[in-house]
Amino acid sequence: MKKKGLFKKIENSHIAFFAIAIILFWIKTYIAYQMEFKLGIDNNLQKFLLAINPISSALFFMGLALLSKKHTKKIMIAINFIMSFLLYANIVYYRFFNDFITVPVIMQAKSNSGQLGDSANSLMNGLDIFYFTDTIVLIILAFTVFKKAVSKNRKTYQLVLLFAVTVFLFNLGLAEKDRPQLLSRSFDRNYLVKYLGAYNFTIFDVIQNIESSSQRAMASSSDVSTVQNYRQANYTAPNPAYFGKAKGMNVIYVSLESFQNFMINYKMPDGQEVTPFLNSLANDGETFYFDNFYHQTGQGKTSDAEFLMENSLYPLSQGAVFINKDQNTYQAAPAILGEKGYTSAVFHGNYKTFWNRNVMYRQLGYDQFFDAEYYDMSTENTKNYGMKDKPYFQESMPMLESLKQPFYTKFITLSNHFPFEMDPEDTTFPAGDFGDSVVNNYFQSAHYMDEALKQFFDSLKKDGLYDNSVIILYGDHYGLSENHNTAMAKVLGVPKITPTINASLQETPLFIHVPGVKGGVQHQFGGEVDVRPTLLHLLGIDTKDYIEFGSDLLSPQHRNWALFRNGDFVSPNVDQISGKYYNPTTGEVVPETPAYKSISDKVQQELQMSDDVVSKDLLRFYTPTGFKPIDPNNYQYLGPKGKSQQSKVQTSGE
Ligand code: GP9
Ligand code: MN
Repeated sequence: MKKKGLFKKIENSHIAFFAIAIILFWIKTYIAYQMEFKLGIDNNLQKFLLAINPISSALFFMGLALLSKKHTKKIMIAINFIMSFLLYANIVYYRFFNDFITVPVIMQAKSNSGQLGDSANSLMNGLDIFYFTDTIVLIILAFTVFKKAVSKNRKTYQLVLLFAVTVFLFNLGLAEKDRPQLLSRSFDRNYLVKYLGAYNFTIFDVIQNIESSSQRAMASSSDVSTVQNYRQANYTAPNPAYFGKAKGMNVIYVSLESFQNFMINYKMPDGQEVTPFLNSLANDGETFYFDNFYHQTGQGKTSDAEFLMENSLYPLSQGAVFINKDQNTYQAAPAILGEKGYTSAVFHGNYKTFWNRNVMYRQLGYDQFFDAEYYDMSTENTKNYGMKDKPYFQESMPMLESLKQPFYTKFITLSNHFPFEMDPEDTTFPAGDFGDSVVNNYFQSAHYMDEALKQFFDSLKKDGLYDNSVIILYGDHYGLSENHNTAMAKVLGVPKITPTINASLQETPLFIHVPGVKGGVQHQFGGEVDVRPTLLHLLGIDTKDYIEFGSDLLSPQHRNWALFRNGDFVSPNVDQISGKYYNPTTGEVVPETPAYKSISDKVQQELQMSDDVVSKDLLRFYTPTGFKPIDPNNYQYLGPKGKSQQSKVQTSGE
């Protein structure tokens, strides 16, 4: 009789149901943190925070169901499902990007839809159902044990809310103690998740995004003068030995997909070089090869690299500029050179909507965009996101040759993209043997890309374009994320990947070939932001009046460091990683010196300035001397079957 009474009590207790929901969800989230994310937990307080951080949001959101008297369990299960789905989406996203989903990423998902499918599938597996087990258990319990449980009065929610807020404030207080200014200096999403949890991070992100759209509205023309002053003070004057040495020449950029610098001169165990062609450029003494050059991209990956190279501004700390700031005013390289009589074009074997390129290129002033529609996208020719590099370069040649000279062009390769799998007929090169299929594949796809590049250079030599074109090749961003560090330690022959080795893995090679100019290996430190002033100075265009943050790599005044989008930096004598200084040679933590602090401050200041320019759309208030603002409406990309392929087509105002 007594037993029956207890059962009856439980059966009616919505609070017991709620408590089970919270506990299961909490445990699941904690397991996900441990299994899926590498959050760099390095003390007991952080361990504790990681354990408690899911509680406040679980209480707050699932508790909402207590407001409904009739549908308490249904609503609680629905909220549990939505939160589980958010967690799982973050897990899949993290497996690929080593990062968390943000509002702008969700916006991007819309424009990239259907094309991320391939990669997403390879990142999910059957066992992932685990991340929904609590939802399933709750459904079963709701129909059995808790059949009759309903919320009786709304007071319960007030108590739960009070509890949630208390837990959150306690959590935040401890987090701020360990990491001061956590919320105000949120360069790194990993930190926010580590301290506040994946769900609170999403709430923070939503608030931040609302804030960011209001930033543009609030900005005024006076905001640009602070940036102008900073820029004037940090301008790097050109080197007279190189200034104008490429005047009037064509420009050919090649974005080397996911290509990291450790591959240059790398030999397989049998002695074979992975990238013999690129190695020949690195060693020929004719091409400038920068071996301390770093990518500075954020979540916008390839598109962030493009943005850096053409605007000499930093990408955003979250989301892609190409997506989120596609209506801004820019003074990009194609527009600057357009004024000087250059024709500009992009060649890319993927569809024009990917990364919102068809919108953003108009803003940058690109005359033409040869996208997938111009290529034979047959099954043999394509893999993953689009054209394989060999047919891509081959089919691009007649289009390139048809351009009016001088031209400014960009080729975006694709074959060396995650998960780096090749069709068997495309390679005879041995895969690596490092116990990680992604890393192993990387050697084959990089080798294939290298062969494609040789083929491209041979074609350029054959048609004579090689002799009057500056050719710039750059790795756009890393290809092998920290998730592959165990195998990477084997690749590099080191016991483990330390923070400084990890920083050096962010090196991407940069090559600049200028006909008639002697090159050679260059050891100065720099990043993607530095390429535009370097190129414009070679072309004889002084960048003094432009608002940009790069520093000419060939100038004797070149500053010798490169920052990362997360606020870290690298330089010959010191690296700053997650707030600590390291000796890059020994990998040891070193104390702060005034010199280190001064670079660190500059890094923060520069990212802040660049973020102001981009988020507040400040270039709309400033026109450099001699620059004629472009009208994006004068550019459109109608495809080979489109009405017109002339550049600068008037849109007749529809
Ligand atoms: C897609 C290509 C690859 O068009 O640029 O993009 P990524 O995933 O490297 O940013
Ligand atoms: Mn890329």
